Amino acid sequence: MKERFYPFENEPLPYDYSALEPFIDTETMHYHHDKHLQTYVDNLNNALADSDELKKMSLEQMLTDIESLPEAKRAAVRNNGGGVFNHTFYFDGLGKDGKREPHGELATAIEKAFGGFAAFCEKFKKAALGIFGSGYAWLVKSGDVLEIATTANQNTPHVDGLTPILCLDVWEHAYYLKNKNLRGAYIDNWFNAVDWSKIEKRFALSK
Ligand code: MN3
Repeated sequence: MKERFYPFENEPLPYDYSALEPFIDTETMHYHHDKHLQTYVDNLNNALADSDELKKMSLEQMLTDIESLPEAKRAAVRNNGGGVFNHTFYFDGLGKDGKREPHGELATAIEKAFGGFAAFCEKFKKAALGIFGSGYAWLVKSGDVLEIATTANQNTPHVDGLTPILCLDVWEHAYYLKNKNLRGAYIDNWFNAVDWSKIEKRFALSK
């Protein structure tokens, strides 16, 4: 993703709100993007408004070097900066007519790390179901190796030196309107909304 700096904007979705139907519903996409993400954007901008130092840092720089930031700003960056990064990364990885399986080098790396795409999906779903409360499941690169990771709340993998490749938002606001309490049903639907051509591009850029 391109580098982003203060003041942050809630950029439009890269597809229509209804594009991911029937897997992710239009109403959820409106609330998720226009209300939830907007709040993170606004709160992040408010938190950085009085800090010339942080205004010069990109979003990913702040998230990676969070322990070096002024202590009074760390929680706001972790929660709201994380909220901005995680949501845009989540939305940008989805698409209407995308590839529904990885190909090429990413497919090879997934085969090597997990024993194939089906095995990856099974492990990823298990990890996402196992998150207690709100958080994210991630496909990340650790050095040259692909791994599955999870984070709580709006934490990001950057602080652990991991490079994010794909994320799944399992906060209830991501699925409650359509799936109610059934996180597993949401995850199954979400797999049908991932655009693997976009994920392949991220993987290629991560080298
Ligand atoms: Mn969310």
